[in-house]
Amino acid sequence: MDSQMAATTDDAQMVLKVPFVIGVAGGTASGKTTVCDMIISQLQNQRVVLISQEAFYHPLTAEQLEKVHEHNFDHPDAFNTELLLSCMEELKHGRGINIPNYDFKLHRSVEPARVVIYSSSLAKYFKLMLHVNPSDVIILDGILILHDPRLRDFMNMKIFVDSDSDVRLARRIRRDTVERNRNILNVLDQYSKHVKPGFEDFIHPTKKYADVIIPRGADNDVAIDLIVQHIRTKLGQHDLCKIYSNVFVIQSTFQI
Ligand code: UZR
Repeated sequence: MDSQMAATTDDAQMVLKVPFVIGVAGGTASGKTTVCDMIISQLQNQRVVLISQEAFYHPLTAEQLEKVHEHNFDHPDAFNTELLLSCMEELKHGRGINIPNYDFKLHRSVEPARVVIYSSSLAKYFKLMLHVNPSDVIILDGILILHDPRLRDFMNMKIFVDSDSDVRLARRIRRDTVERNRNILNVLDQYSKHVKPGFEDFIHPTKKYADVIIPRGADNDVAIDLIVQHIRTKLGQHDLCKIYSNVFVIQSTFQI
């Protein structure tokens, strides 16, 4: 841990920038993660971390696993939002966190290639987790990341990636059959049973909370450039700096 200290302490006090938190929502396969990757690639010299809401899916029980095609992953209750909230609280105060390493094929957390042991109060929740260090910019990405008002309160900027639903369905079929090795009939069945109604009932209504709506997702270079410019301006502003006692700035890396 010592080698990761990126700032020196001034006796008991040091300056820590309160992280700039961005929420990126949108329907399945809308290009959320690609938008996040594009933002991150332009934020050089900043400590940025991307946290996916997918890490916070409740693991399925054996009984649920038997009927996995009936499980609704597109409902707010599918996520452990309380845990995500406590993780955000920790990060906001400059403390590192552990998050589960969710596996889409197994529908539960799996052991990452390398687990970093970190003695946090959150550690008791998970044995199989990834470690996230505090950062200047935290990007939260997920279909329902703008759904809970308490999560929205953490965010300095809320983005909704608005891609055409036919394009999203085509991408989703491709991703689930090619990358996740799923049967196309199951994918289509799940889409009409849960994914589409979930979008209409819970995801699309969160668009009204967005500060920025990105049409055409990752194809929209202009929108992404404007977002990056705004983040850079905000990071340079003095009012984001607050003094905390006895905290350590730890270099941002997403360790697996
Ligand atoms: P994105 N999902 C799975 O397919 N399996 C899981 O174990 C957990 C989630 C799907 C979920 C949702 N829906 O539509 C999608 N189903 O992941 C969200 N059915 O992920 O934003 O990357 O498309």
